[in-house]
Amino acid sequence: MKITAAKVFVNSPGRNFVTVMIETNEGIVGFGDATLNGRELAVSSYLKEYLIPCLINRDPFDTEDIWHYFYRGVYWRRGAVNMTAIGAIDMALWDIKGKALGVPVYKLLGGKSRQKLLAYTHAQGKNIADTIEKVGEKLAIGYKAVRVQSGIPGLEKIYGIGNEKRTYEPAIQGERPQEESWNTEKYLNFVPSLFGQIRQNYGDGVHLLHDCHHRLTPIEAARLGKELEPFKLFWLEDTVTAELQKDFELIRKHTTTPLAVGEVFNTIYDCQYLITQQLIDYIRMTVAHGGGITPMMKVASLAALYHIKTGCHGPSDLSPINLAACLHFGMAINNFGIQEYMGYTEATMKAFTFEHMFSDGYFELSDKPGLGVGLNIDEAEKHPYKKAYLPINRLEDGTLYHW
Ligand code: EZ4
Ligand code: CO
Repeated sequence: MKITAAKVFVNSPGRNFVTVMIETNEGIVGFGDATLNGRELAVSSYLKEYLIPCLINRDPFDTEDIWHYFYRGVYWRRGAVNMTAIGAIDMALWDIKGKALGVPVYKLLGGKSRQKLLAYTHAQGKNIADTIEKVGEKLAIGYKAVRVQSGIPGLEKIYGIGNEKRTYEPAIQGERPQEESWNTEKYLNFVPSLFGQIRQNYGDGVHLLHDCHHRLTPIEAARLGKELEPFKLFWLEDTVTAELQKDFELIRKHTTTPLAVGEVFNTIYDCQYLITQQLIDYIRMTVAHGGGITPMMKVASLAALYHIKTGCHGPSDLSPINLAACLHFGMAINNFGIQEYMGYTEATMKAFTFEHMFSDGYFELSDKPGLGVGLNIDEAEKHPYKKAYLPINRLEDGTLYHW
């Protein structure tokens, strides 16, 4: 079998997505998600100009060599643009392998390690009362795990809280990023009472998660983790930016709240220290940004040695193709933890063919060959790309801060 062509689609059905379609001489095609929120055209251009020409005439079954050709073979390593492009190709090749052999991808990775995959969704509200209501709505439709974010008194626009009822969308169309403002004291003084009230309303039988979105210092994270202990979170996510990984040693010394990190990581080296020092409980790398299924299997194996589970990033700003890849990966490994799932807009659901086997808080996978997902090209092409940026965040005095 030989790769004959590969195309890149950049469309905006509901939001911007980048999709790779790899074609073969046997008529089998594979799909990969190359979306990098706010930097879509950089990945698309990297794929079209540099990676795709090197794929032609390669055997799509050689996923290990092709991955190393693009990772090791290129002097410039790592980085989100590079790894997202490699990840999309790797995903599409696994899709082709599954289709060629007539089996779902998870059967090629290790088979069924469980019957169904636990998912968590997002609930967000303007204030505590609104957030309590939103959590209730998610529980009512069967979710067993909910990530809770709430508006904070005195802060106007913050991460995780949209204005409307529709799916939260952080990227905003325009020629420059919009700006938000932040105050850590207001946040830290508010969050424990939020979780106190959520537990009071819904009891201990539901998994609660929270995302700090990289905004704390280590000692602030330690304080929050400690104060949240009575409310028994499933995880506390992205407390600090993770460039300085020793930060987690300080946080870990102070709290038993489980820690999750890694949605912005793109190689095993980004989490090697955190994993081998047992400083986290969940690794949040996702297939698209983590360089594909091939390297993610290695991340999962390393994590398994240290009692760390997976919790793949699965926002609505990655396409259903990435979600499918995460589910096949999660199905096949022993140390699957949980899968993030925010749902998609109607336009996104129309542009991608995806068997939504979601019920009662869990995903199941069909026995469809490959990843079981694809791009409906005619439908996707109706929605041209529109430039959008993630916001910029500043402290109230104007100091540039982490978003
Ligand atoms: O801000 O995917 O856990 N989820 C998150 C996401 C990220 C977006 C960035 O594109 O932190 O909402
Ligand atoms: Co996050």
